[in-house]
Amino acid sequence: MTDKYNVIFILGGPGAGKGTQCNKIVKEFGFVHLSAGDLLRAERNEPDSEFGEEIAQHIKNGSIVPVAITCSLLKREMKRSKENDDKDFFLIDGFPRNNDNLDGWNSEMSGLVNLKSVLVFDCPKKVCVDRCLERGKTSGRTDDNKTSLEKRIQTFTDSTMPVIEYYRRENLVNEVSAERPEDEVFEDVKRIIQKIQSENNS
Ligand code: UP5
Ligand code: MG
Repeated sequence: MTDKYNVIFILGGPGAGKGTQCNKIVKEFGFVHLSAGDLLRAERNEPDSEFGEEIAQHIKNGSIVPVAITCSLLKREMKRSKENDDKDFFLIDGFPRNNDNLDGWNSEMSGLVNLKSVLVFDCPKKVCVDRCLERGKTSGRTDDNKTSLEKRIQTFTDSTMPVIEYYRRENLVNEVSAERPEDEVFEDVKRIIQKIQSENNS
């Protein structure tokens, strides 16, 4: 037995379906879903936040918020879930996105966490962009527009792909083709999570 937090990182391009699939995983398996983007958007909207403006600029530009901010939000939520709800299995969605995130996370959290897997949603760029533009008609997200999306895609290619390659070398990556209908994608996701769970219990 261990007191550490169990973590699966969920990565993939903008609109690849990270949030959608996390919601399905939560329903089926009861893990805690922590979207780094959602936490940053909530922090940005706090009237008293000292980081609000900085976060807003990064989100609009598709660039990446300094790790100290993101990591402290994630850590706070993990601690809260563990203390209040006795939950210790987390899906961390959309993080780590670059080497700064990776280094910051490793120095702050690696001793507290069992990283079980890095689940990567592989989706063609055009599909990603089209999904976000469609969502942008109603989402109100400041980055669901053509200009921000070009930057988000570029950041994913330049900064996040190397993180995925790093974890691939560590043999932690499980990749799923995410261009298919949601339920088909989830069938593969389910198999992967079941395998992780069975390894966890053995
Ligand atoms: N959809 C989903 N799956 C589908 C399917 N199989 N078939 C057809 N449609 C599908 O889905 C996107 C849209 O596609 C939805 O309309 C959905 O219905 C449909 P969603 O599940 O929301 O995709 P997701 O991958 O979660 O897309 P998201 O836009 O959230 O991805 P991003 O990675 O771009 O956004 P995130 O919120 O993680 O980050 C936003 C910004 O915050 C970043 O650009 C960055 O500036 C900042 N950030 C940091 O700086 N650091 C962090 O650690 C995290 C974020
Ligand atoms: Mg998302």
